Amino acid sequence: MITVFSDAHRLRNARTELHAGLLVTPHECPERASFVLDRVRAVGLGEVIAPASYGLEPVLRVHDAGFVDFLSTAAEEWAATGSRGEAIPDCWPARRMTQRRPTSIAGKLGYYAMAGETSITPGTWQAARAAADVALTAADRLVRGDRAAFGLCRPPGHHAARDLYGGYCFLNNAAIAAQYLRDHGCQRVAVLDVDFHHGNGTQDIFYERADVLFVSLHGDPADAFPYFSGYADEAGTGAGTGFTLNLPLPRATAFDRWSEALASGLTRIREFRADAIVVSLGVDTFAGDPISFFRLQSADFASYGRMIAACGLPTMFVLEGGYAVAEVGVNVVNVLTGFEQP
Ligand code: SP5
Ligand code: ZN
Repeated sequence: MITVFSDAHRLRNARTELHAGLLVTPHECPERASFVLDRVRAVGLGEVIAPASYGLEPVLRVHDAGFVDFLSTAAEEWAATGSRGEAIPDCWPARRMTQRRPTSIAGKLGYYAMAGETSITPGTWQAARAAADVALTAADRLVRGDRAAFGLCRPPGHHAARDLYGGYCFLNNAAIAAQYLRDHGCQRVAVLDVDFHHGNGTQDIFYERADVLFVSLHGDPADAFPYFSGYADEAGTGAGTGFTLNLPLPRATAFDRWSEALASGLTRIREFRADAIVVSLGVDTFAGDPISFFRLQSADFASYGRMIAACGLPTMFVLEGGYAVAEVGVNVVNVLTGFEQP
């Protein structure tokens, strides 16, 4: 399968992540993409191509215009206030507070952030746009008849909601791609989110819709980020009722139990009669991941790639999380080679 990759991911190179009460070097770092690209080349997965430019129109099909405007100017506005560090929110519209959008940049950060660990930096917006173009270029390969494509997206996207950033995410690459597939001939699209964390952003974007099925396997939100989304009883609303399937799993879940949950998610995707699958491919389910608590081994990633392939549907993969940096390339590419050799 082809891989879509842009060097512009390097423009997302924050110095700080709020972690364990400290500002540390971010887990979501440029080396992640380098290791994945190196492995794609080492195994000869297929051609590596640069993304085309799609502009903001397909982004605005899933994101709020005020939010997109905020992301595009936040780093500059922050610098203009004389702040010496990276842009981090410190006040949120919590229970019983107003939901009005403030005018100051410090207020807007809290208004649009779903989490506080993720700094906004100069270059973040350009990298996020390039990642969306990577996902859109991969989607276009399916539109043109390819069976599979890999969008090597960075920064990741699945925590970004219609008007929220955070969890290392700014624009929701998987949701932008799924909407693009809907707008270019697919009647029903399934988003399968195998990242360790719940894809709250993707869920939010499609929660009221019956044309995009969202299926997610993740750490139980009672015990894992993003804490406030991903319970099993979140199943969609209105016309979307029954078109969100959350499969939360406990600490120390290994491949036996994880793969059973995947099998039930894939059964739902078959029953939905999806025309295409967008896989939010995070490999932070790996036993060695520093911020997560599942126990998948590297060989398990190839096994579940084969399980996804058995659906027999056009499938695109977009990179999400995975922070065991030295192993991230092997684990991601194991899914892709498993998919290609059922
Ligand atoms: C795309 C993606 O994978 N985003 C993940 C964002 C996670 N951000 C905060 C995680 C907080 C984890 N605390 C872990 C404590 C480990 N001892
Ligand atoms: Zn994750």
